Amino acid sequence: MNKISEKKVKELIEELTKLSSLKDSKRKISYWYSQKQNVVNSENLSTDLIKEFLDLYNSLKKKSGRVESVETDDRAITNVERDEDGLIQYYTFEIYRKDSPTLIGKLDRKEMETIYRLYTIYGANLTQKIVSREFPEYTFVEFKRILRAFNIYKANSEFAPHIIEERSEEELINLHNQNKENNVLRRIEKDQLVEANKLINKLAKENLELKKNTGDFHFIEDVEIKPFKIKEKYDTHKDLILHLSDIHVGAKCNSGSLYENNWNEEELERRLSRIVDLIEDSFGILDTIVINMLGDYLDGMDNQTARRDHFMPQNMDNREQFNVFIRQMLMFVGKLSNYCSRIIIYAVPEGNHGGTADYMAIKALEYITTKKFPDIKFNVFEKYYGYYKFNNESYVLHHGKDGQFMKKPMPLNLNDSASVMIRDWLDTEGIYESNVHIIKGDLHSNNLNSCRKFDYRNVLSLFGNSDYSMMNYPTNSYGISYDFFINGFRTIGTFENF
Ligand SMILES: [Mn+2]
Repeated sequence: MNKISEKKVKELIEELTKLSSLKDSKRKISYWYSQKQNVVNSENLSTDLIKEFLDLYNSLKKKSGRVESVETDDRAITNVERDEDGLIQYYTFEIYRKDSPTLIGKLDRKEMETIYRLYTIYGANLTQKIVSREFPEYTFVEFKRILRAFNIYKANSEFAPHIIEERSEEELINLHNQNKENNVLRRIEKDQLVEANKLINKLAKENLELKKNTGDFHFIEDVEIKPFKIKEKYDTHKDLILHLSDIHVGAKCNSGSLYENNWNEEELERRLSRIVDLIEDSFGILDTIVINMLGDYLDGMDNQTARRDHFMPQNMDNREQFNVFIRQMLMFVGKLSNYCSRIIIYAVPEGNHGGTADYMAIKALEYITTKKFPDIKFNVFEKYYGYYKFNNESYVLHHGKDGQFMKKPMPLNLNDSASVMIRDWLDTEGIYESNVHIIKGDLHSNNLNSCRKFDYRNVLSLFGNSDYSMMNYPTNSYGISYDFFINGFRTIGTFENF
């Protein structure tokens, strides 16, 4: 334990008070510095007494050293400690910092020489950062403050103050020439460091770019898929069109609903896998599988439909809906690929629930699927209706209600206004053939109306009943509707309750 008697401190205070009216000699400050350490470290003194001593000490110090004002809030006191012959031994500093303890320390002659020799233009002209590596006991920020406290700038001469004090002009010139060789070596070292840093930065950037491309989609790699056989031609003369509609990822039926429907990722995976099994059992190996994606892929952002005019129960947040949809669709497509020679996907841009989120999810799925399986043809329609031909039949896909403008959904049974709307569009597009199949989702129901020009089919929802559909429309089970072709002849059906 450090002890300095109260009496001794009072004597010191008296002496300091006298000194403050005199011009202090620089030699004495080191004595006062060690006394100050004793006072501050002693554990038996009153705080008032310590404070009185410190105030006097600091005012003495200001006189003997110099107080420098810098651009920041920091204040610093620097001083030199001399030996009996008056030669500088140490450079001491106290740097007051706003939010951290005072930085106190000293540099010996060698250290100060190093700083001047390496940092200044006339010296090696290295950066503060590189010079600071010679002083590992200080952080870079601390080192910068020390330079500032001693007013050491690039434009200073390369010699520390004690060298200038102690050497003649001629000696200094000789010294300068000797230093030069060393400086050249330092500079080479520095250039190597800069090159290494450049390389590190370049590699780090590349690393980041690569991570960006894989990071969020790492689960794609997790999807186990047998080698895609799409190049093989089975030639079975059998094709299948699946109408995959209203998946509503994230939808939840309230407890106490009319019919129970527990909808989550596990159940989605189970149903999609069962569809693959049923296809194998029913049709075996196929030439082509077409998947019509009919909208409401996601249940909707922020517990709302696309029009955002009412809330509904959900069990997944926005990101979860997206991730589950992508993950499960990749799994589904991967499994199907084992039972056919060719896969073509047609997708409407959105449903009235998913809205723009549907669009983004299906575009993401298109991008990832075609990256992973370059042989799959994936077409996302940009407009409400999408049209294509397959096996001499014409298909028109739409969800049944858009995300923004339609006041009422397209009906369950074809009425005059829906018929006019469809005929107008077919005429405008120049689709004059008969055998046009208008396929829609939205109502989670399976039914078929026909007229001479086209038939109008509502297809099942994979999700099945929502609270809304079970209370407003004839109740159908969850499932998937399909068109099956054998030797080009078409028959239609559904898989339900699997
Ligand atoms: Mn819908």
